[in-house]
Amino acid sequence: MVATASPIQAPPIHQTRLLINNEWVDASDGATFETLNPATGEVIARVAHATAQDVDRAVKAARNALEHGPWGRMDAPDRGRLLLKLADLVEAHANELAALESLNCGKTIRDSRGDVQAVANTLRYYGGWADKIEGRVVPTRGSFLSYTLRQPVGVVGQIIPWNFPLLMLAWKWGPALAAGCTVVMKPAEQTPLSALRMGELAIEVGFPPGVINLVNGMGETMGDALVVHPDVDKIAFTGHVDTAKIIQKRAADTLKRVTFELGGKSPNVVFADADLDQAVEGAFHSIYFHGGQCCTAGSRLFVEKSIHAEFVERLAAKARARKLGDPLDPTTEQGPQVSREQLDKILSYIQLGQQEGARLVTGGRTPSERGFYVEPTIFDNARDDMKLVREEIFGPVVAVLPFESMRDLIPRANDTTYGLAAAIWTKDLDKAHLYAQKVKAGTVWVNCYHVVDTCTPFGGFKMSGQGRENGEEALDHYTETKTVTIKLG
Ligand code: TXE
Repeated sequence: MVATASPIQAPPIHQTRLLINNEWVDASDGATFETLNPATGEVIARVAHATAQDVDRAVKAARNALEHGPWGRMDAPDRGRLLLKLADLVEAHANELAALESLNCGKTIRDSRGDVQAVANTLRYYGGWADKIEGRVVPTRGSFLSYTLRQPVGVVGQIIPWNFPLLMLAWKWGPALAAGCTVVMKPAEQTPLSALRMGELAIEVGFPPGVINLVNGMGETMGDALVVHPDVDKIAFTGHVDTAKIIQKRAADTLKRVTFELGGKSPNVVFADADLDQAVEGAFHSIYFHGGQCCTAGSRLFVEKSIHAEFVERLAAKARARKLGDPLDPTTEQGPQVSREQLDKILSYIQLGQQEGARLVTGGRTPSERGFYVEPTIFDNARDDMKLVREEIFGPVVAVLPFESMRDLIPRANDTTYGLAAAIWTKDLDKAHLYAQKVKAGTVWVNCYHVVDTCTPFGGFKMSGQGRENGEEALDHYTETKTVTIKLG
């Protein structure tokens, strides 16, 4: 059922232009595009669509800030202070930012509030790192003193998706700015509004001109202009695997550094010895959090045969009771999918799952003509070779796969081109440790799910990515190591 009450006011839209050199400007050709409210399909605002010329201006501003502006000369603790101040300002504007996020990307207001807090935590964490990015003194042969410096990689192009618009911005700004880089960011075309508001807050706390630039627009045109730009040193991208392949090829001519955070088809494994109340709750959360629009979604649910039937029934009962509705209504449990395109993609996978012979236990429909909603959906008796099980759906659709033992489970869990996350529910330490060691994934959860902290590295094995975000590891991707050797005596 789609609720219509909306007790939280939609926030005012402050900004719809491009941020270049701390100035808000229209696109050079005046072009704009629509950004929608996924709960209604209605237009919220028209946003400036950057041209390749605008991207070039943004890159020049970023280069100038790095080489000639106050940013390049700023002491590291002062860089850190700006990030800390921005974290404080984000908290001061938490309600407004959360409402804006829910309005534009459809996540429930409760989830958006969680994201805003995670944004502040991330900025604060990297603010603390700014003056702790240290080199080493290296004991070399001969009469030399050798030491390393870690210097900013340079001008960074950052391309982010629509599922966590604010949080992905923070994951990318935090380490880049702590390391002393300058940034040209392209928010997703579906969800530019919260990033633009963050641009205003960044100016307010005193980031100098050119350090943070925001260019909106479509990926294939202006995103590509950023990727091929000869004066961009690195691209950090979160999005689809196929887009990453294009970016890797397009970045090859300039041999840019690239880091990728991509999709997943994460195995979530429940053993019969688990605390079943917790495991049902966890499996539910793993797939339906943010309507399944989460790269770590537990979309392949392996359940030990002896508890399989009962487990599916309990999960289905919860799914049937889930309250879909307006994301700005605090009682809503699941908002709309982000766009018509995503809705259609999910519905086509639901149709495919039935054609492939999996059993549709519950869900599968879109409950409202208005907005981009999909019911929480469960397929049982899926097989490892079905497309339903192999391809990322990025919606509230889980495939349940019964298993017999750890021996048959591990190769099946790893039978995927992805490797972002994995989880296991058990009280048996042996099973938990064995699985954690054998499963090919960048993050493994034991008796929990979606626990992501800014302090711990995050990223994918195999086709789920390259490099790591968060933690100290992210800083490696925003610095170049320089060796200095001095002849002594
Ligand atoms: O992704 P894209 P889309 C997956 C998920 C989803 C699917 C499609 O399966 O259903 O991707 O989503 C920019 N050069 N994920 O189409 O296209 C684009 O403008 C440069 C998983 O939105 O990869 C946007 O800013 N940039 C993922 C960003 O890339 C380009 C989160 C992501 O868009 C470009 C989102 C190009 N040629 C989707 N083409 C995750 N890992 O969480 C597009 N872009």
